Amino acid sequence: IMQGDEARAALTRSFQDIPVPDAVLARIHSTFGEALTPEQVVTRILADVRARGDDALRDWTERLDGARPDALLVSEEELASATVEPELHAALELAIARVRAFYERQPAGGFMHENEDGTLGQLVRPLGRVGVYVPGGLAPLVSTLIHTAVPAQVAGVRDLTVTTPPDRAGRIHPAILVAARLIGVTRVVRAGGAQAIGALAYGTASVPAVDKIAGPGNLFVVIAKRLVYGQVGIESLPGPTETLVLADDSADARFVAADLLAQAEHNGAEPVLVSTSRDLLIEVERELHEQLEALPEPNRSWARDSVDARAKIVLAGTLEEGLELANLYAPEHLCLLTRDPWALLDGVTRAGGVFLGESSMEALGDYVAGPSHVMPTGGTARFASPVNVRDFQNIISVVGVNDSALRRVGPHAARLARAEGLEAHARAIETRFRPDPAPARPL
Ligand code: HSO
Ligand code: ZN
Repeated sequence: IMQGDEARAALTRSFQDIPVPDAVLARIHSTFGEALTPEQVVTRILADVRARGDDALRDWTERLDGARPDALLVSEEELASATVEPELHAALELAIARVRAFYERQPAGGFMHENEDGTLGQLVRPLGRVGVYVPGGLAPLVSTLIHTAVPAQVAGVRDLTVTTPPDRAGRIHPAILVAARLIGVTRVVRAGGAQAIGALAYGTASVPAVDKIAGPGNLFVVIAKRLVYGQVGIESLPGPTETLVLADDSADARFVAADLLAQAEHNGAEPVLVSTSRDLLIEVERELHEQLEALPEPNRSWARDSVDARAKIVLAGTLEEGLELANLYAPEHLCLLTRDPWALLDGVTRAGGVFLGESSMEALGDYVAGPSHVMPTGGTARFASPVNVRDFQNIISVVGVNDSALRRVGPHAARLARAEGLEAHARAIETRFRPDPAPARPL
């Protein structure tokens, strides 16, 4: 149990210093026969996909995911014929509808300001082509497809490419195909990892280059997104998940433990508990281990790994101090399990999402609450936001100044231009308000 300065230090993060798990380094070594850094691996993969397109995409998928899909794109028939059991189908539909309804409420229009000076404004346009990365690996995250593609669609994007790693037989999970069909996704690519990001960024014969890539991924995906930024837009860099539960003595230890475990079962997750009650901390620790033992495999091993390697438990003097620590940590998820969670909301300044009270558990937000579960991780909530409609639009500034406004503000602009030593700028402005030149002599 940490407190005060020790807790402050433990909750201060640097995105650059996220440790690379030994297992990842070992896998790199066995795959490449040398000790490369993840950056070196990703740089190689991206360069190869850029140079060799589909062939490289197939080769890397075979080498890293153990499948060699002949058809990189899921065919129309495969997409049309995918099925899941009726209850799951209904749940997918409900999730899609609730996420859509939430984003339809997001104010996302432009504005035009007209006055005696003319018109100034912002046009808002949907992006042309968007790529959505859906993680596979331990679990096929169909909800992530919904929570990324639906806001893009609400923004008006028509061309959506989904990339997701296939299983060893080269198949994509049917729930992902059904969700893609229900949403109206145009293309599903059987590829994951850095190679998928490369394909989206540079384009291949099968995969058209996109304008922006969204969606969370593992370490390699996050590094790849950083490296291709500029070639394409990147919505943000969501990586391994984390949850900070802030609880007082009114919280139910069973719920606190359950929420921490729910996040812990994600690969690389960091569960953090901050409480003003030492009794609660002790009780949660007991509950956590009890509930952990009751989990089936492989979930128990996944969750235990996160708890053992990264869980943090902090005793705060007051809820204010707890909130200060939470803002410092800038968690992806901030869960408030206190007597009056709404009273704390004003003090929340850095988080991906805030979840208030016992009925608003983060796991509900992962699926059907409404806001996208793709939220800034790794402390990037200091400057980044959850996936939202704005991520899929660009803004075009509109300048329509009239003559009388030009006469008033133009001289100031010319003065600024000369202060910058830019004479041609000043003249471009001033030629417009010199007295009219003598009328041309008639022929
Ligand atoms: N909690 C994860 C998202 C997720 N959970 C998808 C279940 N499926 C990161 O926010
Ligand atoms: Zn989750």
